Amino acid sequence: MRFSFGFGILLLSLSTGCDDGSGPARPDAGSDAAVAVDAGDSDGGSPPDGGGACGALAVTEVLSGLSDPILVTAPDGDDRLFIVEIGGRIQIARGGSVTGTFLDLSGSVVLRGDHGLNGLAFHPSDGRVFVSYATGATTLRIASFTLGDADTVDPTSEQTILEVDYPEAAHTGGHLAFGPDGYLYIGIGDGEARSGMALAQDLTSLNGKILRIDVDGAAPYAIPGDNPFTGTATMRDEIYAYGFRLPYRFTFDGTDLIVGEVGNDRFEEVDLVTSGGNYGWPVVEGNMHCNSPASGCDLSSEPPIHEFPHSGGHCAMMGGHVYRGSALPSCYAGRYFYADYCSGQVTSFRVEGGAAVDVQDGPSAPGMVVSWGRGGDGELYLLGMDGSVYQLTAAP
Ligand SMILES: [Ca+2]
Repeated sequence: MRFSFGFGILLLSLSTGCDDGSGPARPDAGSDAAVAVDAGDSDGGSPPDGGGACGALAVTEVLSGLSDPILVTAPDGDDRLFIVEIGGRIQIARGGSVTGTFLDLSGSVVLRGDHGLNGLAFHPSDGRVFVSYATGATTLRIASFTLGDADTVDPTSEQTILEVDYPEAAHTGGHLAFGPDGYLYIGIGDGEARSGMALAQDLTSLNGKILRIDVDGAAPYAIPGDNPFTGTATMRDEIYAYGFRLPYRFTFDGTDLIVGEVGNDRFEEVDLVTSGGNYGWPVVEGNMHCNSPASGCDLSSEPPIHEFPHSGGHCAMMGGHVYRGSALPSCYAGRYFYADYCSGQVTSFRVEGGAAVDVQDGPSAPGMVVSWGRGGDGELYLLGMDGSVYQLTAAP
């Protein structure tokens, strides 16, 4: 079964990619359960680099009742959470309550499959707000807005930065983040629900790529001079790295660009992405398992630093962040956290020397997990299919 996000327009019905066919149960509405599992207990490994002092983590509900939330983020140091709902609203929460609507694009967003309001990033210095959203059945727009006041966007200030077309409204992506170099990085899925297409390997297409643009150098954007495929008429200058199916969420930790890549039938992966790299899709899936062709494929692309198979109810990589907050025990600092979409299982590892080391399972969310997010204080959040926001906390 091919995996695709099955966000419904009114109901979050899942087109599950879980191999057992039964699918996970939806969490009970209003659940406030905090589910704690000892770090590392599922594989018998030692606790994360704290010599046993790390302690267990929990997934604790901090907000509920949101409408299909798919992203949480905030500028560094900001005490608000900005919660993106796929239907087009960005809500602001403070102190455990939604306090207002930052931006409402619900009259403009086209919802289809995993295509909707998908990305949000804050310019590192000039106050502009960048979003990605579907403007048509198979078109994603990256746009900027300016603020009206501190808690609202001026809806009349929209400037289109870039529009990307997809073969189908599937594997859309649209995640946005500014890198430490000040450039805007954009994750674009391959847009291909059908098999046999290879846009992710086609450097004339923006599909299946991580893009990198300079939104300060020109309007609507300039190409950074050191982008890897500039200077040739047949390759798109915006491309930073390629060979992705759905680079659904990515994050920076220092200069490390860590991408959670949603796989197809068999494997999910995390990639440590560098300029010009080819991450293999659709030739390979996961850690160099041939996909197309099914055997004897080209293995020259970059392998992921981590993979997990579709077994035990696991189905899709929800990439998170490296923990740099202060609320968790200090031995969790520097660990990259991700979750599985179907099972809600949280897993973490450290990135050392270009490799994932000390992989440890943590707690599970009480239901399906549709995304991670990071607050302005560095604390990490998960978004549940049930419309709740969960925080990664120390176990009570
Ligand atoms: Ca890959």
